[in-house]
Amino acid sequence: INWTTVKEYTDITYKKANHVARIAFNRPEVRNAFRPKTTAELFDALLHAREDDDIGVVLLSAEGPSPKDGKYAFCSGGDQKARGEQGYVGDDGVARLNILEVQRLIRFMPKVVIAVVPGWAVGGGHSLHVVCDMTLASKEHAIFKQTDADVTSFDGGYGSAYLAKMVGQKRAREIFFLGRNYSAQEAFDMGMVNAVVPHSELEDTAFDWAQEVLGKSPLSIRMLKFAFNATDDGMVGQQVFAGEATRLAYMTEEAKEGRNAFLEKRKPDFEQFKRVS
Ligand code: 1HA
Repeated sequence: INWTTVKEYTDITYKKANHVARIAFNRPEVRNAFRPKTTAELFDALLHAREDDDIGVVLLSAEGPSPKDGKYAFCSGGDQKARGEQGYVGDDGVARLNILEVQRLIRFMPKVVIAVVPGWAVGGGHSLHVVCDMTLASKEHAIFKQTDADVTSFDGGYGSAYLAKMVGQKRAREIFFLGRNYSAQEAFDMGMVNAVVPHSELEDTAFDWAQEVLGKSPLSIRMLKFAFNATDDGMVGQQVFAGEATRLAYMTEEAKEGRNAFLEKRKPDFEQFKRVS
């Protein structure tokens, strides 16, 4: 794969190749825990990928292994060293929980986001894979674990409630209440992983899956993603789905007549348009 760097960051890498963005955590020495800088960079790169019309699929992946002990990680959640009294505190002194904004960006971007899990997916890192559209996991090294109830930092949103939609209530409660380790195969059997892939083939497989998605109609993909979301997202789900309906309406002659009439300071002539029955 011929990746080219889109932008240089310190805590993540951001590359692209053939309409695929690859955004990867790059703090392998701390199992890719996110500090405020990481989250801000992630948000920036995801927003860029969202708005780049050359990009159709985003891979959320991770660099590794750790130079210290050779272990792989996707993400181990919030960096507990940066955790202050009211959130994760960055250089500006502001306490934030802005990984939730990253979750929403993944959820509401009209492109498929695939979590590529080479190792530990823990705590807020686990929740990130949950919110991605699909998850591919390393057969040998991926481990899924929810430590939220160990460190009193609980994701009561997508990380838990949406997970329960995916694996069922009993399983989701087990994952959070016991905080055990689950292998890629166990996570697959529960329904929260799409495929278990040999570690050496993980990145290539993710790229192949992305290419398959890219072969589909972009309009269908965005409408389908928001349709899948809508049932769990309440009024915001309706808003996002409806936004796409508005976009489609903008493309019609009828909408152009409405806009043009206003700009030309005349009454719109809607009689020329048939009522669809
Ligand atoms: O749930 C939320 C949120 C919910 C709502 C709103 C906002 C949220 C924001 C964040 C979060 C969370 O993410 S809460 C969950 C936070 N994360 C954790 O509790 C996981 C902590 N880490 C571990 O349990 C383990 O490190 C591990 C299972 C991921 C890996 O274990 P392993 O392979 O035995 O490695 P370990 O030796 O523990 O870690 C390697 C190095 O990485 C250690 O540093 P070192 O001793 O070499 O100096 C370790 O301290 C560091 N490290 C790992 N995870 C974190 C970390 N440092 C800071 N923060 C971490 N999360």
